[in-house]
Amino acid sequence: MKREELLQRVKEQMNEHRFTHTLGVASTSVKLAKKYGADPEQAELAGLLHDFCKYWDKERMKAIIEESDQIPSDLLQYDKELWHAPVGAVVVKNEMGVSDPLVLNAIASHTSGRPGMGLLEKILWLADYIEPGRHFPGVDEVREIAEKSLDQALITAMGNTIIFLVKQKKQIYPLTLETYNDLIGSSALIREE
Ligand code: DGI
Ligand code: FE
Ligand code: FE
Repeated sequence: MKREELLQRVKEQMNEHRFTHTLGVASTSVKLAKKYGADPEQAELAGLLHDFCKYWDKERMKAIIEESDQIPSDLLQYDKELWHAPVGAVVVKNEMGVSDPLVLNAIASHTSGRPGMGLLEKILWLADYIEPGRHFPGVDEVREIAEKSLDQALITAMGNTIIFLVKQKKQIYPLTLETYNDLIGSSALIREE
């Protein structure tokens, strides 16, 4: 698919604000990829497609989760905000012809994360949090940390997200917590070396 057609398809799925966010995530992913040694093209593609299903109807997403053997069905018991990430990976594979597993994994885990995230997954997760259109308490601190350490920036950003959810008395998806624990664990090991 040509770049122009891809952008058009993405744009059709969302409002102007979300499309601007999407472009911000793509360019931030490219920057982080260059800095931390990932493939900028994969990073851009993941950024452009990560929120493809963000505004899809709940029932449409539910049907895809129920059909898929890739998506854990426990997701249906948690906030529907979490659904668009793994659903998006299935949809861009089937409808946009994306076959690169690294790109698909990054899209699938861009909301909850997952333990053992690879470089591209970490880059997309962080780019989604720090792209220039994001304005919330703590984001500038994470932008600064991201200049020095991808893992430390992720730990701070995920910690902020968990605190934000707790303050709102929202349920926390176990995978979100497992991801946070995994990052803390692996960075503690690095510190002790
Ligand atoms: O799609 P975006 O708004 O760009 O960002 P996102 O995909 O990272 O997050 C979408 C929403 O999901 C955001 O409001 C935070 C929320 N979220 C992330 N992890 C969890 C969660 N919501 C619940 N209830 N539980 C989680 O573990
Ligand atoms: Fe998202
Ligand atoms: Fe996003």
